[in-house]
Amino acid sequence: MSKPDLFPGVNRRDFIKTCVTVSAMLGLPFGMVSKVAAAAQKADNRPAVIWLHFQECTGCSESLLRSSHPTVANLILDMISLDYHETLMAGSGHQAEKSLHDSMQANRGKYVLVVEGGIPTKDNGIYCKVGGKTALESLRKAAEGAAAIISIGTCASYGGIQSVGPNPTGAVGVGDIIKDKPIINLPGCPPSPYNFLSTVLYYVTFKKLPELDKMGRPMFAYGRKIHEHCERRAHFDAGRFAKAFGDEGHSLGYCLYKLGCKGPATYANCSVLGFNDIGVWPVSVGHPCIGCTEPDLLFKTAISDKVQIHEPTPFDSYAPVDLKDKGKGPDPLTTGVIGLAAGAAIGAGIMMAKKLPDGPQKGDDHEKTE
Ligand code: FSX
Ligand code: SF4
Ligand code: F3S
Repeated sequence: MSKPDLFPGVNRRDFIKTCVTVSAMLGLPFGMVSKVAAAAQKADNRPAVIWLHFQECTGCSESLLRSSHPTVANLILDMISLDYHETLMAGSGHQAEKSLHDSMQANRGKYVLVVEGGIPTKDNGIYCKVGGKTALESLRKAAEGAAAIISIGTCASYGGIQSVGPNPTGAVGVGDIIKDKPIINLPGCPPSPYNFLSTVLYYVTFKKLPELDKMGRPMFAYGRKIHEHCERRAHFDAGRFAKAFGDEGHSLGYCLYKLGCKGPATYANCSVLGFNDIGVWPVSVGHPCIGCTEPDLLFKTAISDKVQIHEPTPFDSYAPVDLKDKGKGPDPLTTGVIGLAAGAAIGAGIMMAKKLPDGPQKGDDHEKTE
């Protein structure tokens, strides 16, 4: 007789696979997979979660719940006690308000507050009201009794699209208002559901938040630039670029830097994880990254603008960006010259190898929190 599923709609195989994926994302040793799996299954381990929506498009909730494979959504919904979520809950009106109030009272000091959306601050926050209260009031009230806050999406993390100049409602992120609670930012418009799942699993396993960078983002997910693991990176290094949407380079899958790809300045794990359980992500389907995890890039820089590359990797070794002889082998006449240069190049290579970056670099302004 086969064993029953651990969670409704999630078979054992998928559950273990997800725990292995998440443990690997978190950088945990393989032996920790069983600890993560055990913590996920402990019924009395389920943190109460209150989820508030403010200025946003609900894309964060949608990306979490509409995954083509149900494991992520099922696991999240089974591992937490989702006491209040305006999009998902059956109740409405006073009934909904009461469940919010009751959960905040019953779990005071213990619940996790998830915030989706920016918070308008102009004119006392009148531009976003739910249940007769401004977002500002609801956030302050809910934050008071929270053990920790997860700002899901770029809107809740940094203000997002509604904070773009002239920012008519004075929209900001949670961290601009709440200063006395641990806050973890999971930017992305929308963010990867795996980053939320991994954060929750880390929290239920270790009873603390993961290590964060200076922007309040977990290092396990935002510790590297997407450019470092991009499938088009070989084209970047070889100087092969798409120069217009639909041109030959674009059709051949060349690097999108010249179309404004913000990958060299964007910290996220899309190039490793992909989305929708089928591994696609913006760059893989031919669209430049718009830097949706970066407060200074998303909607604040034109899609076609090129980001500055401060620290080319490997140093000073880019091929010319308009490489004429792409795909051809070396010219026999120049082979001898190359041979002579090879010795010097190997020496220089050793020097460069010593300087090759390994993770966030000094000057990237992406150091960990103390
Ligand atoms: Fe939308 Fe979320 Fe973007 Fe914002 O995601 S996908 S506008 S980050 O708050 O709902
Ligand atoms: Fe990939 Fe963009 Fe970097 Fe090119 S610039 S390698 S498309 S992340
Ligand atoms: Fe966002 Fe860029 Fe990833 S636009 S989804 S950070 S590829």
